[in-house]
Amino acid sequence: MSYENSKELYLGFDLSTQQLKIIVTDDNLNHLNTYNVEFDSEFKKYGISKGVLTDESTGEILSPVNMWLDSINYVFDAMKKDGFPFEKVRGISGSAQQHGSVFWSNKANDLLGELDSSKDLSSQLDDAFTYKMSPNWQDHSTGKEIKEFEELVGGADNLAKITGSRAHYRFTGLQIRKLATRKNPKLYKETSRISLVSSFVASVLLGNITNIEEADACGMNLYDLNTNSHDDELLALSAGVGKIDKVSEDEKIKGIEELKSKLGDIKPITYKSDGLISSYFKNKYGFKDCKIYSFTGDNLATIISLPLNPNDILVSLGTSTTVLLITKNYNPSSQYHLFKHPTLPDHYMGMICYCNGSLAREKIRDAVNEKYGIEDKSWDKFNEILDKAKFDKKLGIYFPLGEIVPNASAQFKRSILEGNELKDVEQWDVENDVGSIVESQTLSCRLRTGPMISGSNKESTPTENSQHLHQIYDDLHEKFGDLYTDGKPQNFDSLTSRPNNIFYVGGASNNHSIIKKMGSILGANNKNYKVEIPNACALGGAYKASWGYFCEQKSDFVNFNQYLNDKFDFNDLDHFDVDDEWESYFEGAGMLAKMEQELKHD
Ligand code: ADP
Ligand code: XUL
Repeated sequence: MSYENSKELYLGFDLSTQQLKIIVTDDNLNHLNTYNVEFDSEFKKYGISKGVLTDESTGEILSPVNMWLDSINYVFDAMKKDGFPFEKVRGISGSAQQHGSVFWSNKANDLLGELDSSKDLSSQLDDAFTYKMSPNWQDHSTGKEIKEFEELVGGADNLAKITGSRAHYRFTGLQIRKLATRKNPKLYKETSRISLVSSFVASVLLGNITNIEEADACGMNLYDLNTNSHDDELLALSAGVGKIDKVSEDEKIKGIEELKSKLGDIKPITYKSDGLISSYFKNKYGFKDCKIYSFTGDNLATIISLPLNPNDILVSLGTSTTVLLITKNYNPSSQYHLFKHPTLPDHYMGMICYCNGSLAREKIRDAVNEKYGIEDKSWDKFNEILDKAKFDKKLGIYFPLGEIVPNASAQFKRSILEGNELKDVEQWDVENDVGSIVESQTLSCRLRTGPMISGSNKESTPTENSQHLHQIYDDLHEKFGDLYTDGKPQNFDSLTSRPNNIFYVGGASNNHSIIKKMGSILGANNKNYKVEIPNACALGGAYKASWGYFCEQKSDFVNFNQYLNDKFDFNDLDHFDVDDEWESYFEGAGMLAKMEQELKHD
């Protein structure tokens, strides 16, 4: 790879569970190169498997912090060997797995500032951490803390109202409480600063501990998205000085202040850099005046790899299904997550995670292939049936695994709508399952994205259509009564708001029959795109760095999407046409809402 023609370069990091990837872009957002290291193949000495250390008996899952330091040296060393022109790099940003935390000692800042460029990072930073491990997002050891956090505020929905999410094992506030109260209170006391993985990487590059970035801070169950500050009662609980800890008022106040100082201020969404790369990296690799822009979480960085606008949705059809969307509405629910958007002030990113995605569809495909004597794993028959499927008042729910949203145990449920009555069906021809699984998975997404995009969608819902929609809504109400999703009432706006653009990514987005059906049900007002962005979160990071640098040169805030659009031709993306069946699936949405209420729980 030759970088001769590029004057300015940007780096985008992606520190994920199993690898560190660094991609290189130029000032026109062209992706020039990718470097990476896989932890399992290079860092066996840490005893990891799939990047982590797992204790099945406690549900604890940890990542070694020194391994991450080694990975930074490893990838930069490989780039140096490759003749990479570090001096051309103007800015670095990136992403990291969300929720993980790094515990710094009081020696950390001195050690970070005095690094000797003839040595590697981990051997010099050993005393910089009070804890050599970082709780990983897959950790399941904080069941006790989940209850405590939700009870403090009167339930999961109330916690979501404050912090954008209900309590989850992996969220940082719970992990801190576990450490401070039952795992190692002494270690917690001795900790001088706590970073998220994203701010940890930025800190290492800067040579001093930098603040946590606001969008990623929303993954801690500590930050109040309404007031843009930490919630004192949640901080107290996290620090082990909450009501249930039965401490004096003085101890509580002291404990809150202590944790506030460990976390540092939260850095609001900005284009401004945190400073220049440290002399360690200048001397060792040849960086010059390279600016470090705040890092963010990997899902947050993914949405900025495309110029997504409010009401645009990104549907990731991997092993599981993840739906990311941009909204100006703060309409929290215990069943999904809301984070601040990392580059668009006053916008949010919504995130819905489903467990049953591709694997559930594969089960139906296999049953179809078995019936037709097809021996391979071909999707052809499945697709042929799906292409003909229309809504016919039959719907199934297919959860071979317990589901996150709706929260339900593993089960299958098939129903038929006869008149106004829903009737359960034990079994039907497997052909019915084909349309039905794609329909119900998509309708679940439609029911849950609706409240997030409602209201802000007014401009795009044609007014002449509104009477007609009111009629449909009234008919639906007559048939099913009040509809609830995850305990919250649906209303006219939430049921009739359409997304603007939809972007499909991930393995199953290669199946045109599936995404065409999904598109026809979700009913985008504008376009449906199929995109390949294998390095999405690293790319998002590199774009964030080049946008930050551009704004700093102009000393002005340039809208992030405007910046991307100026450089990036949207028409280059593959879009596809769909039959608009949005209206004919109102009844299906009603059916699914009712069926979900009857699902079994553990
Ligand atoms: P991961 O989430 O592990 O990164 P991918 O994004 O690669 O995974 O998606 C893998 C899933 O994509 C598989 O479970 C598979 O069922 C599904 N998939 C891949 N190609 C197709 C296809 N042509 N039709 C339907 N599903 C597909
Ligand atoms: C999001 C989450 C995961 C990690 C993966 O809440 O926990 O997506 O960010 O790296």
